Amino acid sequence: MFMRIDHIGIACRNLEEKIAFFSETFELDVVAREVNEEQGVKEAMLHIADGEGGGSYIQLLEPLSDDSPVGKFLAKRGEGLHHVAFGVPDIAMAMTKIGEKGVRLLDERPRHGSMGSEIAFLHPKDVGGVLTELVQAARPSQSA
Ligand code: V0V
Ligand code: CO
Repeated sequence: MFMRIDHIGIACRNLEEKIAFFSETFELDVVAREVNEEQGVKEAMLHIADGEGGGSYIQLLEPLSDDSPVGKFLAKRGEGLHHVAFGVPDIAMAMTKIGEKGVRLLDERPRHGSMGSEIAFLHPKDVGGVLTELVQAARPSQSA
């Protein structure tokens, strides 16, 4: 079902500061930046590698408000690893199959994600304490 790790999401208080740190320290290129109102984040994608069905990235996340998912996470746990995202070939099918196994889906339908992807989240309490995201990357023709 999972083709690769699409990204790991890191919660931070100051996006620009963390972009500078990660890109300089690990020599990574920032390939996308986006404000996602629905998810309550301002985010940046740092490219690591290309893989089956899409790339692998570090996603840096700054909350748009204190009562957003990342805002609450920062208040409770501070900066750090927020979620792990896996690439899937067909997100609707993955959601159905995973939901049938009793894992709570936080989204009833796929949402808009970074770089034209479709995303959906699984409840961390059902996935070993890890907030887990499914990602169906945009097809190359759609992301241009
Ligand atoms: C909360 N919990 C976590 C967690 N956030 N555990 C692991 N990792 C996290 N990131 C734990 C929390 O400690 C509680 O456990 C329990 O889950 C319920 O949390 P809560 O604080 O009571 O509830 P909320 O209201 O903070 O909601 C948590 C969830 C929420 C996970 C339901 O954050 C959510 O719906 N997240 C999905 C959307 C999201 O995260 N979007 C931002 C990334 P205890 O204390 O009761 O034991 S956007 C993104 O990745 C994009 C756009 C992309 O393109 O990739
Ligand atoms: Co993400």
